[in-house]
Amino acid sequence: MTNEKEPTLTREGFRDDILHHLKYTVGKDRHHASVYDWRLALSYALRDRIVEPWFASTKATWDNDYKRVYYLSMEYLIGRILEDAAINLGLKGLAAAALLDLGQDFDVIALDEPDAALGNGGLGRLAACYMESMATLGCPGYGYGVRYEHGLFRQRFEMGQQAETPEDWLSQRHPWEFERPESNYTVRFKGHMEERHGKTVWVPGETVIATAYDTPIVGWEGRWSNTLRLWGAKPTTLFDLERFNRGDYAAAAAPETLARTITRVLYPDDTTYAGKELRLKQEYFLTSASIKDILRRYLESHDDITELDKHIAIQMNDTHPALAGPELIRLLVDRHDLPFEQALEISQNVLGYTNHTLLPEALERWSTWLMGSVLPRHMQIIEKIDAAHLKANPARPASIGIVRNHEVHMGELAFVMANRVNGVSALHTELVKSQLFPALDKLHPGRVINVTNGVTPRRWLKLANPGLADLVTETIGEGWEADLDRLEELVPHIEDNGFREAFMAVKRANKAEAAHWMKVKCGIEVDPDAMFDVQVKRIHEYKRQLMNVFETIAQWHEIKKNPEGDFVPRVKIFGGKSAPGYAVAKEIIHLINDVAEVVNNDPDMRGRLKVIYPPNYNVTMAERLIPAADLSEQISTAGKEASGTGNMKLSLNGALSIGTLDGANVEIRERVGAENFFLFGMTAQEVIERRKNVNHAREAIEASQALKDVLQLIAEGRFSPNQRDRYHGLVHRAWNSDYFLVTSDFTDYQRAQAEVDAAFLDPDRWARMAALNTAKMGFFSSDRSIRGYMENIWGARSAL
Ligand code: F58
Repeated sequence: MTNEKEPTLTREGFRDDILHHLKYTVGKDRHHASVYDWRLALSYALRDRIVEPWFASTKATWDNDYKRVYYLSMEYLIGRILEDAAINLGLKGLAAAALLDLGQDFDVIALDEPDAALGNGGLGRLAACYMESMATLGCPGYGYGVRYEHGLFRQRFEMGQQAETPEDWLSQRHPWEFERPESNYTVRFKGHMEERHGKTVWVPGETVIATAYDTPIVGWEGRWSNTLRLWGAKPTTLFDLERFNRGDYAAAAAPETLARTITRVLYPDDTTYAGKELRLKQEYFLTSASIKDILRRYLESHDDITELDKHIAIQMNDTHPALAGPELIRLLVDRHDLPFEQALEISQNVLGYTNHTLLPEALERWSTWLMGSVLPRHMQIIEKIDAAHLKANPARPASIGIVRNHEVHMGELAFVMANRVNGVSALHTELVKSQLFPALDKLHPGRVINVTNGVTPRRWLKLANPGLADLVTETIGEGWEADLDRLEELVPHIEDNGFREAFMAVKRANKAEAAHWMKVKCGIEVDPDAMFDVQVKRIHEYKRQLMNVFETIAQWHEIKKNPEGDFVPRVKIFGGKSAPGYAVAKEIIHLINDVAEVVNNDPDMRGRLKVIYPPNYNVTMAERLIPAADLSEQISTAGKEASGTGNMKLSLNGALSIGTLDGANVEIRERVGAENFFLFGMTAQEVIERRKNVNHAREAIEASQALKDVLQLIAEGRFSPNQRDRYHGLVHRAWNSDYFLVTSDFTDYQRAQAEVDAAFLDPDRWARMAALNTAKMGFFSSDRSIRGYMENIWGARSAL
């Protein structure tokens, strides 16, 4: 077997590559090698194959002076790398065959890899999809991030409650990265400002060295490869011997302590902005090292710093790297002697800002005191930016200043510093304009634009669902992986019985596999012919897992009241983590597990209802569950979910959605057609109206016997028999506050769920709807999103 790209690479040749690395890189004899050793050897052999396109891409960018795009993100939720790289290189088959010759199984080896979990949820996963799409499209670029020692925590359930343990992906060798100790920058914190010879000088109080670790990101068919550069931290002084000798041991170790803490752990809070000093330091650490690296690279091949904006674009993934503006100005002014106004203009020309949330509690603000003490020079610059903006826009209302009420508002800072601000779905972008930044939008019409999110079809179809990917290829031919609009060509085939049967056979096989996995993982038997009803995402009140549990309880109650009745068998599958300090979300997790315990052990259910909640949802688990889903729960309170990307992955894999008019659901529904989407609930506008009625919850509950019963059952302790008052607080809040309007949308949700049941009872209808979902998802490829960024924000061109 030969690889198309490299006719010289044979099965035997690749086998030798693996053996070579096993012996000389891993240092193991093949007869004593563990799965881990084989995985390393295989990874190095694959990595070798990325190096050629990587070098070629880098060289082409230098030679042609292509515009470079820099993506700055505090999070990259990558997942496993090995299989993805093998698929993009077109080497998966060859690798599997070579391993077979060595008595090894590719799948077993791929499964050994830990997830790279340097992100919380959607925002971090989006960054990973975008890196892959930039490489696929040949967009010359770099991702910059932080090399956290511990990624997102591991979740366990103890007596139904979430417990967190540290994640330690770097405790093993990480074969995909290249350490670059020669690429390092000193990052400063604290200290004070001095005037020296008419110049403002920042005398730092603390310093740390940022040192680069590069991971090549290879695109589809290995045609282009970019770099993901993650910064690790090292102490500036290895060891302060003088202080140590004086007996001042703590002070002697201070630089090391700072270095260790800065990249120690990913902040696991995806809900509220916490205002912690360490977080600000992490954000500046990423930003400062990246901007310095960007300028260094630019000046290696250009003399004129004022031409910077013609050659680069920098994208800020939310406000977390929003210090990029002040940092770039600082370097242009303090190091390159540009006047402030010119530095400001150049910086604005290169920066773009993506907003991912409207939730007020998630918007970053830093007290001027903290900003001034951690970054005194930046605080001065931020004030100058604010003043310059006011001067240029004298009509600007005081309410939108960057610095106000003794706080720096990072959203406003990012908006003012960017030439383009984008929302992540059509609805979200409208709300960014009308609710989040109305005054700034008025001052800068046209600055806010929309780029609807997307997902990479290589990982989320080809890798996660090989059965469906093969069926697609058999039906419409090759090439859809990098041209997802071609899925539309499936539409005429949906009329064909044979195609529908094949489509549902793939789904059935995926469900059987997932059922087996659930048995092993959770010890619970589920019927692959039941409807797999899936809600996988971070646990948050606005995402309304609570409404799903209420509906589960209502269904259980129905079956109890009518044990001989006809019910469509369902497996309710939940997955997701809560921020460790988010008590209400943790209570929801507890309730799901408590309900699961009762439902799964109730003989009256006779398999008609099961609740499964496997712990530690991550990218790898998503790859398993999404292809097995029949129903996709996208049930957030309208106006709260910026976009969602799980919704796209599930539809792409042939799940039907039950959802509100929120985020990208709106666009998914437009594409699959209203008749193929189970819509329910209030619109964003109705949500605002509804809240004006202070009795909304009480009235909604009084109007629904089913909901009243659900709350009564929970309040009685039916799901917490050994602590009957466990959920009194939860029930009380449902009756009295219910900010996210679970109760107001509940009845309509039940109505939509009944429609889901009716559709599922007609397998042929369901098959058509499911296949149509796949066929209509072309738009949601992250390739389309990245093309949008390239054309409308970055002004970048493909090098391919
Ligand atoms: C998510 N945001 C949005 N934030 O909630 C989701 O609708 C959207 O599809 C996705 O971004 C991609 O645009 C999100 O995941 C975080 O996790 C932040 C982490 C850091 C602290 C604040 C939240």
